[in-house]
Amino acid sequence: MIMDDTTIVPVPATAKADASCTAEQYRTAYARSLDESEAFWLSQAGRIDWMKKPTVAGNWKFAPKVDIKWFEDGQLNACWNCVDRHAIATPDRMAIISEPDDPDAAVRRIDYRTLKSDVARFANVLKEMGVSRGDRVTIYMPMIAEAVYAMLACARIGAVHSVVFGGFSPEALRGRIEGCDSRFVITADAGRRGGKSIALKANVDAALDGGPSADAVLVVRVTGEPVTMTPGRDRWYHEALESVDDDCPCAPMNAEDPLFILYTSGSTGKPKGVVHTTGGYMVWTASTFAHAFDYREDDLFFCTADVGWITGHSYVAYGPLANGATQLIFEGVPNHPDESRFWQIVEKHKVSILYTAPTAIRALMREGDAPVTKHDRSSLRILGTVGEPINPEAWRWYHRVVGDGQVPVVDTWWQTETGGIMLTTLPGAHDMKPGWAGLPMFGVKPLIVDNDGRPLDGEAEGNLCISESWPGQARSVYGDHARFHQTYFSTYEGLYFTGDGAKRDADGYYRITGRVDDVINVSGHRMGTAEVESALVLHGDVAEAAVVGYPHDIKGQGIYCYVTPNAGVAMTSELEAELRAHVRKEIGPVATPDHIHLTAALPKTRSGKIMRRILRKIAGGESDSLGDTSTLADPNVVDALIAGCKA
Ligand code: 6R9
Repeated sequence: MIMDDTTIVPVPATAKADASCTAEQYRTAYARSLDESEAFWLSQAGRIDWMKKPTVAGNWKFAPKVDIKWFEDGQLNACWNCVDRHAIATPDRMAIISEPDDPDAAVRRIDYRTLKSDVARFANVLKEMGVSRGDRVTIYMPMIAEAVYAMLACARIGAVHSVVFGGFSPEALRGRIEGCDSRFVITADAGRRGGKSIALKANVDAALDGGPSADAVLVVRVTGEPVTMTPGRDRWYHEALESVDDDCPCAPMNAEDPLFILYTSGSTGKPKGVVHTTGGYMVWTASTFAHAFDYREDDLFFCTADVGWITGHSYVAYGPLANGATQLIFEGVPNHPDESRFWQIVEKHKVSILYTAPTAIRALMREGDAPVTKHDRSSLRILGTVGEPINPEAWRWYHRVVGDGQVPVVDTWWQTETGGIMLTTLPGAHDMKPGWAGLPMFGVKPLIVDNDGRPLDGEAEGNLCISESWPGQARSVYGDHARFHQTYFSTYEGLYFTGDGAKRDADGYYRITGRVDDVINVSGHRMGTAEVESALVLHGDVAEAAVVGYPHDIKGQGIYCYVTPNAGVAMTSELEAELRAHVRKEIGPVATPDHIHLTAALPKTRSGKIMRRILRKIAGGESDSLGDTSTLADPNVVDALIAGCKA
């Protein structure tokens, strides 16, 4: 994939004429957001209803110590902001249009009035189950309206949700339930995706079997297939609804009370429970949604992310609903029943803003233009991408074919830890550069530093940091605040380190070059290589494992595992298949290795460190540029690995 492209794609004239914000207005507002931060952020806080208005904005300095707080003396409720206030102002407006996996099944249309009564009833069910303020509630659900209800219902009563993606295994789910001492689980009998059924309830049973004990498991009936209900613990949602009404007040929460925990991979084996709090996160998701997508009241917004990822939190559950927007949620996958599914949905519902991931764009691009062009896409006004670097070829296809060259593309860079969009162009305001995310969002101060932490000016390439806090920033790692500091603030003194490499050009545009740590990005999903290694060494036949990413045409990066079996274990293709299945079982289908490379030895330094740099080069087909190999304890190991390379 060629990533370096310096072409400028000018804003289409119609989009420019129509834009709410010009490049000049962006410049002025951006400068103000930095020069008069306090006033700027207090005015942005006005996007949210407060039970008690904040009188102070934030602690945005990371020095002399990191103590991030935003709108500290304010009180609010996130659910009120996403639901009740719109149920009062625009009760008949659609909030959620839910498109089923099967295109012939019924679409669900939920207006704000119904959303309010459904969410309030859901919240009363949670109360009846014994959930109270501050309790952690694990949500393991398919992409149906009840997944969003569950999140909002937690927010309504001040409980802290932890959504676990349905593609994670029972083992991974168990770790995430234990990790935040969650005593409540919300799930479905099963989920439907691409015509297949995913046994969510059975996975919950397996996760809880002999593991953490849950007080209560709430089960939403989706497919109707038989499941085992444990008496005293498990309850059907539809039965629980019978005994509750829709009167449930929104709990007043302090701005810095936690709203949710979301587990994400880091460079060590154990996923981190990233903690977001209420006030800053709501202001950040509400304002970034409005700005990055130039949101208008008559838009229909379609974000294809699952609620199991941060994009599904910020731009399915919270950002659009905080703006009172109408959004489409989709239960299925882009290529079922065929590869025109997204475009069929766009035509059917007249989607105006589509927000998806490069991996989906690449997979659909491979099918040619016909599946796209046979559908009417004239409703599209803005196209967005997120999750990983987009290669210019995919960007151009998205722009030229999906958007007929008339629709602005926003390439939004951000992270679980940033809560919302940090770098993007503004649609209609800014010229676009394929592969370049663009400019900082209001209030964001990006900084490129060299490996010694020295800031680089002007055109530069290095490590991407952010030098001051913004409202949507994560506040902690659940149960391990020291790890929060260690992970994000110890690499470069006084700076938040993103873990990404970046370039900045003469116009101040940023291009993300990818992770510079041991995190790989597989189809837009973050995966710690250490996590996969830990799973591999759990297998009785494995002595040692080293996992790296390598360029993959569709997924962006694939998972390449070098494995040394125990002495006496035969290196067979059966063992390879078994190890692939083993990782899948331990972590889930998202982590299925692309290649298992069995090897008698791994390249190590004389002090015994695995030389991952070399392993990355070999997996990436760059074995002719291995660089310095003089520190290797046994250079012959490398030749054997090159000969056996699978990618
Ligand atoms: C929102 C989300 C974060 C990592 C991030 C970076 C990569 C996300 C990107 C992008 C280039 C973009 N990333 N968006 N890289 N261009 N537009 O994806 O959060 O799952 O935490 O992943 O994804 O490497 O550091 P998360």
